[in-house]
Amino acid sequence: MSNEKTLGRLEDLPADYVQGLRDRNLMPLWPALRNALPHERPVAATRPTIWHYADVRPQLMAAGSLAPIEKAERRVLVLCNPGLGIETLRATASIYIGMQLILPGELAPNHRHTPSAIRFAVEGRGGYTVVNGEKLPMEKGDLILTPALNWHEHGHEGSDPVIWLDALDLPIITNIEASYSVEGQRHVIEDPYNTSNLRFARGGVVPYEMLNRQRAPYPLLRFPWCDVKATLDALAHRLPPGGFAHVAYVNPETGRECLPTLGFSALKLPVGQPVELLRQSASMVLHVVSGEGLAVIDGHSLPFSEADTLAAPTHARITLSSSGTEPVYIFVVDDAPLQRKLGIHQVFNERS
Ligand code: 1HN
Repeated sequence: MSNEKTLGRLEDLPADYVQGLRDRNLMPLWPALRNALPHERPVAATRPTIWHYADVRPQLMAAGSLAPIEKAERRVLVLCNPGLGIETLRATASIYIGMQLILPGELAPNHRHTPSAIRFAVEGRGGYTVVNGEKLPMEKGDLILTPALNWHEHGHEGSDPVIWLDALDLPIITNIEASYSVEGQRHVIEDPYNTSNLRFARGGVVPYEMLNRQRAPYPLLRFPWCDVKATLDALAHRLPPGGFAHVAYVNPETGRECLPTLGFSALKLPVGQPVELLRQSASMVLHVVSGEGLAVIDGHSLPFSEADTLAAPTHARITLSSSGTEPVYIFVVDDAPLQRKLGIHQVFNERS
């Protein structure tokens, strides 16, 4: 038997009473309660959506001539979920995603802000980000962190356009009215050699002086794709039947997620074998690093190929399969770290 009961509606109340409440900045809860707290699972406005790179890239290249970097600061097209209203600049309720273009010789100036961000390199060679004086190269598939309030600027020393994916927790920070930025002077590059990666190049073996130093909140800022891919390939060799390789990007000093609100992971889909992700409460964005296939998100079939990006709402059912002869590699952004901090992250073990 359903325990659904009908709650009183606003229209059931005398109009002069409702107006009297409004005049005093008051509202009755009961007509709004079911909207605020749906039964059993959230009602998500976020729609399963795909942005094809073949559609995004020409528009971004057009922006290359329409929007000089001096005027744009960041030349970005934002991936907007139609279910959330495209002007709200959200891929899911909590995740901002943009595609950024930088042309040879350009500099996207130094700034810092309260939202946390990452870059995931999609195309082109010679791009780099400087974070707090450390120069971080961006080759295809590399993940770069620019944590909240850390100075960062981007440059390009190569000869072809460089494009990357930006992910930020901007919707969360905007919603708590905490979003702002500060402009800075051009960086003096103190560390041209990406030393943080040398420190953590081998698991469990670090420069000795690390023992005498205070823990940095963000000890590792760059995660090269070659390391991630090698780990996925190694894991894929020793899987139980029906399994798939899935790795998390973590802070190497804590073993936990590397940013406070957003989580990052990568997975490899075996050829010719559909994979059902465990249903979980976090919303997520999937970016196809290579390969082609089909995503089914809450019943929506979304065929994908290299560099496409997909959004899935909270609690979504997601099935992924490769359709070509090559395995599929996917980079995932989710808001599980925020949900864990709030004590609401859930993984549902049922397979449908
Ligand atoms: C930002 O700082 C960057 O630094 C890119 O490249 C996109 C979107 C909203 C707010 C800040 C960047 C951004 C952003």
